[in-house]
Formats: sequence, C-alpha cells, structure tokens
Amino acid sequence: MRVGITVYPSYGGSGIVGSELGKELARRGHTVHFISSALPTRLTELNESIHFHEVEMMSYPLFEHQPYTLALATKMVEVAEAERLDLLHVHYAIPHSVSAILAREVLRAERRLPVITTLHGTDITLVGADRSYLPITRYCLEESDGVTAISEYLKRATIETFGFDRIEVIPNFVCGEEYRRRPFPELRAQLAPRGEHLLVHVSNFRPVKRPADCVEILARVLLQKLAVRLVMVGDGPERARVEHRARSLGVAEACTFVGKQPRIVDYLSVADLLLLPSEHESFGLAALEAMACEVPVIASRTGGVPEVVVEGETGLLSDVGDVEKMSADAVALLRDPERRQQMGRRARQRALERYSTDLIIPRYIAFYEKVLTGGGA
Ligand code: GMT
Repeated sequence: MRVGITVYPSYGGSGIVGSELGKELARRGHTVHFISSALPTRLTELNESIHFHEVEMMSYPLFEHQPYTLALATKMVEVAEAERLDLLHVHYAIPHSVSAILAREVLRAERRLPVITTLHGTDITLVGADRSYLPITRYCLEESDGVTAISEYLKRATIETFGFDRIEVIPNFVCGEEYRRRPFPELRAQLAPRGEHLLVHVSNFRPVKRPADCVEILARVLLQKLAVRLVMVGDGPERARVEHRARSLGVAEACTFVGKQPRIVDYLSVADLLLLPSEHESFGLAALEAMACEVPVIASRTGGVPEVVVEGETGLLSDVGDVEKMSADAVALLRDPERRQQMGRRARQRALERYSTDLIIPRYIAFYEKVLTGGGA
C-alpha cells in the first residue's frame, strides 16, 4: 500500500505514534509518505520506502494567520496524485482531518482517496469539545472513511461528546526489541553518581502533564531519607515553573533537567520508577515505553491509564494531584527492590503481550484494507 501520514511533527505523543507507525509499515513492505510542516521527531531516516513532503506556506500581508489547513490540503492533493496514494491517515483530528477531507473532495472526480482519522486525546477531550471546534470535529468524524482511537476510554469519551461510535480501538504500541532494559552504567553513573535511586519523568511539559507534581514527589521521598534523584526528560511550557518549584522546595540539587532527548529508551533503561502524574491521559505512551523497559509506573488514575498500567501489578495509581500517595508509593517500591523488579518484569510482559508492534501494526493494516474495500469502522 502507499500511505500518506500526517502528524504534528514536534509536539506530543500523536506525532510519535504516527511516525513509528510509518516506520513499521515501511518495514512490512509498504510505502509511506509523511506530509507535515517539518520532519517528524522520531523520523531519523528517509529511504525508498519512507518519504517526507514538507507543507509549503505562502505568506501574504492580508493573511493575519497563515492558512496551514489549506496549505496542508494542497500538499495532500499534490502528493496523492504524484505518488498514487491509496489512502491518507491523519493523526489528531484538528486540523489534519479537515485538510484530508478537503483533499479527498478535491480529487473526488479523478480518484478515490479514503481518509482515516486516528484520535489521540485532547483532539477530542479538549480541543474538539471546545465550542469553537465542536461542530467541525463532529463533521470530521462523520466524514472520515474510518476512525480509530487509541484507547477504550477515548472511544467512550468520543461517544459521550459527539454521539459518534463508528470507532475502532487500536491501542498504541511499542517495539520490544528497541524498548528493552539494557545496562547503561555510564548514564546511570552520570545521573546518579552516588548510586542513588532514579525517578524519571518523560513528557512535553504541558500543564496537562502536571510535571510540577514530580518535584513535589521528589521532595516528599527525600524527606524519608532515601537516596534518590529525579531526571526530567523533555521540554515545554511548564519547564521554567517546575525548575522554580524545585528550587523553592530546596530539591533542585537532586533534580536534573535533560531537555529533549533523541533516545528516551536510554533514560528508561536506567530508571527505577517512571512518574506520570498527568491531569489527563487518554493512553499514556510514556507509561507503555517505560513498562517495556521493566520500569514500574507511578501514575494518576485518569483517562486510559488504567487500561495500560495494571494497578498493583505493573505500577501504582493515585487520584490526580495526590502527591502524598504517589510519594508513599514511590518510597514503598524503592524500599522493596524485589517487589519493584517483579513489577518491572510483569510490566514488560504486559507491554509485549498486549501492545507489541507485532500485534498492533497488523491491526492497522487490516483496518486500512477494510476501509479500502469500503467498510470503515
Ligand atoms: O492530547 C495530547 O496531549 C496530544 C496527544 C499528542 O499529540 O501528544 O497526546 C495524546 O496522544 C498520545 C499518543 O497516542 C497518548 O499517549 C496521550 O495519552 C495523549 N495525551 C492526552 O490524552 C493528554
């Protein structure tokens, strides 16, 4: 198949999932054309099966805001024609579905170009449900030839908000070969020079991730006289506030902000626990990647997280914002290495049993085939 994939290139899990999906499709003999404003973050290599088409934006003084949605639709039309695409698969509804549906309509007289929309989270729970975007998001859902969601929770949320239920749940996935625990003594020594325990947080530091809760947890764990350090991986709008909070709590010395990193797996490989205290999370890809690296997860019981992290088995869950409970959970696991390691092993087992690429990518391919033969979700 020749598949056009559109993602947000630099921000968030939907871009990661779309990029990884493209790479996995290419590995299985399909040709993938990424159509996006910039090269997606995890797309490090282009070859005869993976191509990238940059959306070009014309600026004109009359345009107060450049009409990206239209420029994207134009590029989709061009690429679909030139590369004879079989379908467009867009990740995150706003505005990618709008562009894809427009492109499909432009080409309607010449060729069929089915549009598949994958819902990831805030496209439904925040952005799509906002009054200003609600009707257009509903239109995109109804007009897509197929719609997938990354968790049962997100499917339920979409039904509740939009009354739309033609949705196939295809969860996020992880490659167990790439995401596995490897000894990494140099990095461990660099991050924990005195052999401290390592708490790791990975996110794009948006308010919805509540990254400041991580330093609150660190402060409480340190009060229990445990030798521990916190590694904050990623960057985003909340970072300065979190750094400030770490200084106010007097824990800045025990905290390292490493910024955006190309190899998240290295940091997960040296982690003892992952902290995911999000306000909201429709899946929690960071939790899945940590689990594949045998890292138990301390997370909020929110959205789709309980589908991924099994309470008491692969991690421990708390109410959103309950940093007292999260720190108590972290202390309990750090003091009990046997339980922690057992949980880590169980976490990897669950990650591979339910979410490995070998299970999930064929489901996307089957869904494409179903849509191509005229039977979307
Ligand atoms: O909703 C967002 O935060 C945007 C979206 C993204 O593009 O990063 O994140 C969502 O998609 C990820 C990949 O499918 C999921 O793992 C995240 O849980 C989800 N984020 C939220 O629901 C907040």
